[in-house]
Amino acid sequence: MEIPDSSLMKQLSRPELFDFEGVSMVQYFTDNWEKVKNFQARPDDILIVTYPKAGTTWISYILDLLYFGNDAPERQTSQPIYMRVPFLESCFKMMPPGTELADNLPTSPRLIKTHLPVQLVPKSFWEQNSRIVYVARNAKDNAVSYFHFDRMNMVQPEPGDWNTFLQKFMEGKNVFGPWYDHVSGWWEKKLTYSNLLYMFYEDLVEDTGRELEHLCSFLGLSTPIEEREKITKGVQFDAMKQNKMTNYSTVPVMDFKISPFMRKGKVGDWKNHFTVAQNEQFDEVYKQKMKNTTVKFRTEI
Ligand code: PPS
Repeated sequence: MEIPDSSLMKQLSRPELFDFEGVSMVQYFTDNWEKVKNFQARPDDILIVTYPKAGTTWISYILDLLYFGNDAPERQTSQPIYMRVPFLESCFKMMPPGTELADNLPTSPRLIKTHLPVQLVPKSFWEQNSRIVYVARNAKDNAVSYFHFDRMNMVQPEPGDWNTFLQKFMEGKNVFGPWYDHVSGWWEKKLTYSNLLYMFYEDLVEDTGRELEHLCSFLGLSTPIEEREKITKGVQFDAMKQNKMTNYSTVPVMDFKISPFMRKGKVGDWKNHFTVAQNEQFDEVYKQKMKNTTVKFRTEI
């Protein structure tokens, strides 16, 4: 599979946000909606779900290594992670839409990524009882990471300054809608859909090896401990930042001079961004928006 055509990428422009079935979206994730909605999942598919900037690339790479790390070494050196793990709803001019990439995946299982809130996931995933791995990240660090991503990614809406962005984040005016609804909607889904593993970015940072063990037991994989240790080492932030196949340096719409994709990879970086007043306001809004859910996050470890 070819990596994206950079001349076409330059023609892409910052999109406007609009309401799509009650969720803020941009055209790049709705233009192919009929095909997304009717996507045919398979029972052995693994759907990776996150709110943007919660650790999608990290968990994608972990899963890719767990399943295919040994079988196909060239996969690791020649195919960027976003080609190995198609982004289901994506529809950018410079590469085939996510549905087509997923349909053409030769692997079993297929690893497929989405940022969709639970109510918009194609129904075939539920019908096929596909396994789902959800990763959630605390709202404060998630917001900071999203702000820097919108600054450097020319196919995301213009974020404005930090305070402007933060106000929009609290209102849910981001691509893929409110963080609050996303994390709590998927958390509630766990109660009725058992093939869903709900993971936390903070846990992955705290002890990647332990989380890998949980993941293997959810997936029914008996990956030997030596192999798990090797993977744990290979997926650490510095290793992934150096790795051209996982650091998104092959995507020309991202301007790394503004901010790199692999930016900090920390829990608690929000403290370098939030003022005392912003933090108080955020906590107040958070209490209100999260009052009906039991999901709990750590903003420091
Ligand atoms: S995207 O664009 O939605 O797919 O982005 P996503 O991959 O979900 O999130 C990017 C953030 O995850 C951090 N990241 C990691 N942190 C720790 N360890 C590892 N290995 C790792 N890989 C990715 C990445 O640095 C982004 O977070 P910030 O806080 O911006 O650094």
